[in-house]
Amino acid sequence: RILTRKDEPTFNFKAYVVEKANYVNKALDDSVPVKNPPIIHESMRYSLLAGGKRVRPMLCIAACEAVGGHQSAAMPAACAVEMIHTMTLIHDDLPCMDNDDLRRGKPTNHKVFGENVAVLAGDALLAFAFEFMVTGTTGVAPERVLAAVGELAKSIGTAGLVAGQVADLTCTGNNRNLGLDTLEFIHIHKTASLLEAAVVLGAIMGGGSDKQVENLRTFARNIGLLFQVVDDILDVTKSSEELGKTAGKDLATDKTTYPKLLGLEKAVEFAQELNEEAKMQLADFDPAKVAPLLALADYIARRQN
Ligand code: GRG
Repeated sequence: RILTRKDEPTFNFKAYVVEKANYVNKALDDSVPVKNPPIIHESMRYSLLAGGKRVRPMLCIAACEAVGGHQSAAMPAACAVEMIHTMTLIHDDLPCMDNDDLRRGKPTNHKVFGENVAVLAGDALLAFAFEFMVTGTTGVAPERVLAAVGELAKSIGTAGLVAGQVADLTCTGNNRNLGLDTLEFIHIHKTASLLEAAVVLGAIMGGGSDKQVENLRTFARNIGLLFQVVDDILDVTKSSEELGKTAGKDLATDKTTYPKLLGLEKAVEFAQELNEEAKMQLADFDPAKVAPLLALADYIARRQN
């Protein structure tokens, strides 16, 4: 029997996502107007407004609200994280990296604007992210903004994203039979570190205590890895569906993934453990305030794309 209490507020995740995505999309659209020289701003806008899921800004805002902050305090930080996420995708798609022609179903930035402009659009988004966060944040103590700048910078350099990308690149073409430790290193740095920064920045801007920030950091690290484990699982299950086979693309190529190293069943179990570990970190928070973060963790665990 399912017990429901009439007076218990239920959290409407769908409405939350739509509301926050609209809020973020509007702020991103306003943040980079087309000005002189037009080509670079058009290139930045092309990728920034290309229809991403906005998972990172939502996590940033939800973390801010989890510690009792108002979403407006985290908004510039949420946009900054998405600008950086966008620049990593532009650079990742370049011929010297993954050499992809399509991103989110559209031609990649360098296919539309040329490699030279695409590199510069990425650089400009990276620089502007910090400018936007520093100049756009209001009503937050300067020490907190300074801490957020340090967190964000650390998460993308050689202790974060760049480390993950370089480890991934140097494995490609050499020995793709990676062990679990190397696979985890790549994902923790390449994917989880920016998700972690998104959550930590939200908690800092929202006025969280050191303990709350650290709990939310561990929460984010777990869901960051979860994000990638689910990606690997989808790689197998989606391509199995497409091919009408039990063994999908992932098992047929030399790409190392969690299902390949652990088997599909154990990879699914690992994903569940990561989600549970993440949620445990939120035990001491006000349940009503962490409802969006809990729902976002479930969304990441259950997502289909
Ligand atoms: C940060 C200075 C600096 C350099 C970047 C190119 C590079 C170095 C890193 C690549 C990092 C990369 C592409 C990681 C993959 C992250 C990932 C899981 C992308 C997909 O994220 P989603 O599903 O994408 O949130 P959408 O399209 O929804 O935004």
